[in-house]
Amino acid sequence: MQFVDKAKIIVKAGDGGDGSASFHREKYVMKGGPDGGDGGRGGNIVFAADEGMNTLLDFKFMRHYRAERGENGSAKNSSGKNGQDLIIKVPVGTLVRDIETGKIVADLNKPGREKIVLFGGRGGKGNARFATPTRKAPKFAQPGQKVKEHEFELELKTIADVGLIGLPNVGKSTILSVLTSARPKIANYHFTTLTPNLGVVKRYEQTFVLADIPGLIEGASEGVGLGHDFLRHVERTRALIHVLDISGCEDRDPVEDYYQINKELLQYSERLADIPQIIAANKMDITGAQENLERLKDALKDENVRIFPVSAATVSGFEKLIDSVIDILKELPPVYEFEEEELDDGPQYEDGFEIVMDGDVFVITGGVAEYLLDTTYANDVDSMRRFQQYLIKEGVIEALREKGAREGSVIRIGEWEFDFVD
Ligand SMILES: Nc1nc2c(ncn2[C@@H]2O[C@H](COP(=O)(O)OP(=O)(O)OP(=O)(O)O)[C@@H](O)[C@H]2O)c(=O)[nH]1
Ligand SMILES: [Mg+2]
Repeated sequence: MQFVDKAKIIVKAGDGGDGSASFHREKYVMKGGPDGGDGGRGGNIVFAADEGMNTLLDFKFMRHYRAERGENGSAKNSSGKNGQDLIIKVPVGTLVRDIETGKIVADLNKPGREKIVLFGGRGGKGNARFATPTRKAPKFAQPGQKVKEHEFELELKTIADVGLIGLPNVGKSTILSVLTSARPKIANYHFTTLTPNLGVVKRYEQTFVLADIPGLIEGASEGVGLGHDFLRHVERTRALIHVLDISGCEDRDPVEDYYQINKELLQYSERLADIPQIIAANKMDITGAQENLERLKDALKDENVRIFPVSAATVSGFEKLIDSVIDILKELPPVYEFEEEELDDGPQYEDGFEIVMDGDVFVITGGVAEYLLDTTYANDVDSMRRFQQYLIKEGVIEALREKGAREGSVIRIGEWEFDFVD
């Protein structure tokens, strides 16, 4: 199956249902009172972490997600049904980012975790609610709240305690296969591993999750090779096992390799560079390894990093390495969680308005205009009266006059046009 760890989708919660403007009708009752019910609330958008998924591939094919709209209210004071929530299942470890604001709105970091990310619009009130002693028969009802569409970026960042990092072909996947029941592909060429592999390491009562990612090369943090794309899968880890080919069998110098990889980590992010490391000096079974090991120890003697000589081929040296990892994990905070922020698209409208000219037409924009568009019924007299009063109260009429609007000038709000009456 194809592995996809990034996707963009378009998402919208349900709009609220409209309130109803209805009047009670019954035989022999001359004039019934208002009995229009409220509209239902729109459905929410919910993200859920699903253990059964491990790729965002589905989101490449289906990009649009909409929750159900609230039902309109109707006569006899009956309220419309609320829209159903839409639950979007994603692999555990998926981060949801709102593209417009850059906010991380959800980190689905635990199996079964659910998070409401977008709330459905509120339902409009029916005309029964607008009845007052002086206004016994309101003919208007409130429209449901319209909610905004969002573009989200989904990014899968694997959940693991420890990551294996290093150049291609140094033996990362072999080490994973030796320490866990995972069976990753192993071969003597670069970039054998193309997607992250996970395994669980068990030692006595302790366990931790180990991740193997594709090899990093010089320039990985700038997108060279495969490395950069996969560094996100070790971003959450609590510790890194830095694997070196200590035999230098590919005509490389393990000391240089060590610094090279750390440079790539730092260029990717400071946090990644700050994750505690342990060195697995692998391929100790090959001649020349011992000599290089001494050189490495000497070169790194002032650095606070422990070096464990191992051989994945002969499966030796790993007990000490694992014990050390477990010791380190005890001291460390749990797997990194990203901080979530709320999106506030609520029913608020910004204050103020603006008048711009489109030829001879006076166009009103801004929060005042948006509020009116959402809450006015053009074919209802009472609603239109409120609309006019609101324009006066907010100073829109005055501002139009100052801008030069005269009797008969054309005014536009959204898609409506009407004549200015002075
Ligand atoms: N002699 C010897 N060979 C090893 C050892 N560990 C791994 N190898 C060999 O090194 C080659 C690469 O091993 P992999 O585990 O695929 O290396 P990798 O780091 O995962 O490589 P990429 O996925 O390409 O980044 C394979 O041929 C392994 O059999 C070891 O300890 N000694
Ligand atoms: Mg590999």
